[in-house]
Amino acid sequence: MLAKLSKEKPQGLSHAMQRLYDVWPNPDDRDNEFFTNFKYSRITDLGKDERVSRRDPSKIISVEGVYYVWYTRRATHSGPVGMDNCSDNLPAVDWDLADIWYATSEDGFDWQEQGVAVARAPLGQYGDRSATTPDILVFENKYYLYFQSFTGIFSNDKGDHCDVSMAWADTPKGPWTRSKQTIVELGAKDQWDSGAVHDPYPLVYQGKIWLFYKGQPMSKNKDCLVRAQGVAIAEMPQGPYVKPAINPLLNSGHETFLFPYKQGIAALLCVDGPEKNTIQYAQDGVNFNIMASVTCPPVAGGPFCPDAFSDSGNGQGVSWGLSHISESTLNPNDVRRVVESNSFLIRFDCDLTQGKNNPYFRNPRDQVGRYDEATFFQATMVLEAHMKDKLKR
Ligand code: AAL
Repeated sequence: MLAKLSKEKPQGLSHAMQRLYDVWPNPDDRDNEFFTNFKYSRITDLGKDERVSRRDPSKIISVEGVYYVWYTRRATHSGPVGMDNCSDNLPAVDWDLADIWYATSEDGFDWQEQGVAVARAPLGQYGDRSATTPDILVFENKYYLYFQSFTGIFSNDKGDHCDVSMAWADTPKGPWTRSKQTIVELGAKDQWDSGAVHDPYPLVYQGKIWLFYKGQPMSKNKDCLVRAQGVAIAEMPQGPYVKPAINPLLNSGHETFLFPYKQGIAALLCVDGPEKNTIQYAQDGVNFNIMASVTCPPVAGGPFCPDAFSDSGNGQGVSWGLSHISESTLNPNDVRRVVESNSFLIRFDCDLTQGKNNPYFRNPRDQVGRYDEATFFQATMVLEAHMKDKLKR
């Protein structure tokens, strides 16, 4: 094999070398427009707080020079106690008994929490348990929040079941009017999204509202794909939303963030599935391919995406946003699961913008494989004493 790759794909290459021609946009991360490092900063007002959990930030929008973000906020006296032990005031999970709040900033680092945007409904009404995981759409000068609406106490039978709801307002400060019913229906019994429609994420694309979401089958249906992302498309913010037959569009990811890029849509996948920690691109918004593999991507990222709703046909990309850190411990009753106990928001910076190719975010060696002590010994990565005993000879 020659030291330098020829422009034309030679014959007789191994599978790995063929992939450099067939799969990856550029063999060198530094010259791959989809590759980026992520750099993180702590932010004011929305950061680590033992009494308050904040998670799942929306995309960020700028209105008259002010940035706005919406997020799930829980301020209960106790932390999550699990689905068996929860009550009217004891949360089952980190996002239980939560409301949607919002914050503003002039510079994206210094944030001021402003107060509640959409509160969970009064006890006994639709959406009385929790209002979570919001995302924003600006459409014809009105503001629309899509979010998860939970009715009634959590239980193991119901699991993480909720509706996708919507609220609308004339200004980003509200007041918000809530819809009284679900906006995107669960899939039929045998469908990939029969058990959950989570993480609603609207973009305007090809003249319509594309509401991306994470679906999962009913938990008893073990044969199905575990978690995937699809889209539901509508002409108007309130729907009706139609799910294209080609769904799901992504086979991995959790709280995936997406953005218009060139004529297509790009997505950052994290946490779940074989294609986690990748950046993918679909020139037609539907058929995604892996473009880059990344390290330590933002979890539940909400990017500042100035052209999320402009449908320009030439998306410019994103360079910063907010994401969350969920403090997690292993679930003692189920080794495959973690318990998220409290979360907080941080800022990420990156270079996923067209044409910039900022070398500060492009050196793969400053992150890949260079984890520090705190990372290796974080709560869910330490070998626990009972396992150590089992493994000792
Ligand atoms: C998050 C999201 C959804 C889930 C829960 C709150 O990771 O995927 O919002 O329901 O956790």
